[in-house]
Amino acid sequence: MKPDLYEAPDYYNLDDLLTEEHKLIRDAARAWVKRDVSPIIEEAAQNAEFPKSIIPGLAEIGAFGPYIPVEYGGAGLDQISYGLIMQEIERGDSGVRSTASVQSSLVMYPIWKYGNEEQRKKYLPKLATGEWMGSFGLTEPDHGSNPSGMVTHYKDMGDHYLLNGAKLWISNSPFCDVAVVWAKNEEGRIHGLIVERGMEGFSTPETHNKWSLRASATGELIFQDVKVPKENLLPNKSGLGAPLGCLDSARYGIAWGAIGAAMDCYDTALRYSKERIQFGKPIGGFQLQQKKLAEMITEITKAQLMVLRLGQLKNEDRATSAQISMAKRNSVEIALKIAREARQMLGGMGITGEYPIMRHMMNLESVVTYEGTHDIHLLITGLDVTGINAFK
Ligand code: TGC
Ligand code: FAD
Repeated sequence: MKPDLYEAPDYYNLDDLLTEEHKLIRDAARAWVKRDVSPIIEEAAQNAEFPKSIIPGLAEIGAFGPYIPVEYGGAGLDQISYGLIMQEIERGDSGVRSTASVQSSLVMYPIWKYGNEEQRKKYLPKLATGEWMGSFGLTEPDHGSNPSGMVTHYKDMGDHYLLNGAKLWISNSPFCDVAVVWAKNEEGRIHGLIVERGMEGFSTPETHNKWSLRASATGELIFQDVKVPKENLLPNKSGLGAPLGCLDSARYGIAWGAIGAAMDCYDTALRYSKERIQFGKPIGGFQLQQKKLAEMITEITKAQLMVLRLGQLKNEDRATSAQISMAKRNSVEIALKIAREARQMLGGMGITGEYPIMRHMMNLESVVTYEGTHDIHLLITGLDVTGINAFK
């Protein structure tokens, strides 16, 4: 892969709206991605390997639990800082951002919000440093967009719970130390359980042959009569709203993250357009290429404004789930379109690993599907504005 010459686009001077702390945090994440992610990520993706060597670096830049209080090992930052970190990481690779999203919003968040003090103290500090890595099991082979139909269940055996079922498409599963698993009790109510590697009957086979998110490990969580200690049940929230609450936080991070991927594609295409000569002049001098670049920077700027406002609302605890859905959907949509246009601008070079665009484009095909598909988020907006449920 070519040297990383990334320069972040900021067409509307949004830096002026950030605090000094925001900029310090963002710049530290940006420098880390340039130094530690860019040089290795293409090879990791080509080899379909999650680069475990980056785990300590992710912890150092505050990517594991950015908004979790310092007393539990988190960085204690605000929601805009969280978003900026996700933007920078996904500028490097969506798979690396996936690992951070799962660890922070899908594992640390439920333990912090729905767990008791013993659970917080036992798990959060080790998750914040990356000593333990987590995964989140909601999706099942027959229940993706409709998680309320899940069949994974547990029985109360007196001194422990007996867990049976299977989860599919689980990020980080092949190497996770702990898994936050959503399962139904005997009354059919959904609860969160913390399952630990080593518990008998718990296995995590890897899913191979992905063309997308190749630098992220994806797999299954299989439970065959797993004895889960009673103290591993998350006591403070149950029902589908519990996992969906975690998704709100992760989807918010993706809304920022996907813009990072778009910014990288735009920056790469802009530089290439000034260097590549055809018909005696840089291709950036042709109107058709300028149209592509002008539309890319317009969409990036609109999306940046949207997530910044969403971050302000999150900081004030006023962001609704529907607002988060709209931003996740919009950011991923513009990022995918920009990746496809940018790839064309590089001609044949665009399909190679010399440039990051094709990797971003393939990654974004997962991002547009996970954490709620593009259709599901559109239906969430539809329901919000009409009051009429079109899911069922
Ligand atoms: P519905 O009846 O609408 O709601 C059930 C209960 O949940 C509440 N609720 C929410 N709570 C918090 N946040 C949200 N976003 C919420 N949305 C709904 C709701 O108020 C209700 O509460 P209560 O107290 O009345 O019971 O549920 P439904 O069965 O009709 O489903 C609605 C739907 C389709 C929107 C939802 O199920 C959905 O979002 N489906 C998509 C599934 C999804 O996003 N899966 C993601 C799996 S995890 C993942 O992909 C990780 S990728 C990680 C990475 O690598 O980055
Ligand atoms: P389905 O729900 O079967 O949907 C198929 C198609 O039907 C989609 O186009 C969908 O939009 C459409 N559709 C479904 N319902 C409706 C409807 N009511 N109206 C209109 N159209 C509809 N899950 C986890 O729990 N944890 C993870 O860590 C995790 N990581 C993932 C990593 C990757 C790489 C991928 C690809 C997925 C991951 N997922 C994870 C799963 C992800 O959340 C699901 O794939 C997603 O929610 C969609 O579910 P599905 O694949 O079963 O598709």
